[in-house]
Amino acid sequence: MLIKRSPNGIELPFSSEITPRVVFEARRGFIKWVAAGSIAGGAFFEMATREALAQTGGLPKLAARLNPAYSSMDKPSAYKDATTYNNFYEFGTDKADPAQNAATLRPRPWSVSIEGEIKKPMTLDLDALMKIAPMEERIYRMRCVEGWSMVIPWIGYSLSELIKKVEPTGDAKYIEFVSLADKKQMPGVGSRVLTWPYVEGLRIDEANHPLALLTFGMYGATLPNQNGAPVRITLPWKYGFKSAKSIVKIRFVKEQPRTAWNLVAPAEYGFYSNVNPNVDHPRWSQGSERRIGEDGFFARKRKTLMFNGYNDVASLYAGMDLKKFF
Ligand SMILES: Nc1nc2c(c(=O)[nH]1)N[C@H]1C(S)=C(S)[C@@H](COP(=O)(O)O)O[C@H]1N2
Ligand SMILES: [Mo]
Repeated sequence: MLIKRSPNGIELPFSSEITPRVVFEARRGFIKWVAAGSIAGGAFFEMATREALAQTGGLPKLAARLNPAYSSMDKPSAYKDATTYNNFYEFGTDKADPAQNAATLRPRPWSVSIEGEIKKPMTLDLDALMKIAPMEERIYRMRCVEGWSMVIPWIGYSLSELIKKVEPTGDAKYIEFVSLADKKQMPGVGSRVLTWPYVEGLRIDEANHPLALLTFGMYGATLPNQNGAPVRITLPWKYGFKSAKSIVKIRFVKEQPRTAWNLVAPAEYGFYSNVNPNVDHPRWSQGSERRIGEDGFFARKRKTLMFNGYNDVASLYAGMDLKKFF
């Protein structure tokens, strides 16, 4: 078999030698391998994403080692879908708006201010922020509160690495993510759909869960503007709106923050917003979802899983009534 090096250094077979059937069989076989922690599992995941890798165009490549333990076996969404069907209200409310309007965002130079209840407040420029921990690739299922889902190979490192570095005080109970709100770069800022800046938040133990990924890239390259360049958070067990894009500030706070969607419709968007098929949105069911890319006439809906299938996080909510704390 011909072997070629992938952008992140994992050896790959050429795609011309992989028939869909082989890929399918390999996928089933690999579940065992990955469960056993085999690094070969990484090569397989790479196989599944390399077609998309070829499409990232002009964006700089971003090297990362795949973390199979935190990667979904589902087929990654097409790069085209992940970059043209977006929610990023700073660039408009239509799914096609961010791809069309986000070219005005300047993701460099960029810096992130880290402040609040920490012993070491700091402002880090993007390069310094990117060096805090080794980059990992993780294939996460993402579930939007609106009822659709995608599977995206993200690149970043666990937010816990940054949290460790700034040394939270005992008063740091919550963490707040603040997105850029610059009218000059973002035509949607000023519209009355949301209050600006877009703010999201987590309880500190949720923020420290290794699945919470401080994200700088996807599909082997840096983030496209419409996906939240140059840095966003990715929280695969929560509805998509919790994953704030284009972050400029991370604040450690004592009280539970008021977040963007919770402010406009508190009865519909709770602070926790864990993916939960047993708690419907007041206006629609959350029991199933449409996987983008599978939307043909005969495509069946998929069942939505508790915590979007990331049961690892369940212990964070032990003893909590998740209907009350939705
Ligand atoms: N700043 C900001 N972050 C945001 C949003 C937004 O409008 N503004 N939309 C959220 C929603 S509703 C979703 S589903 C995801 C979409 O991320 P993606 O476009 O990378 O798939 O981003 C989230 N992060
Ligand atoms: Mo969403």
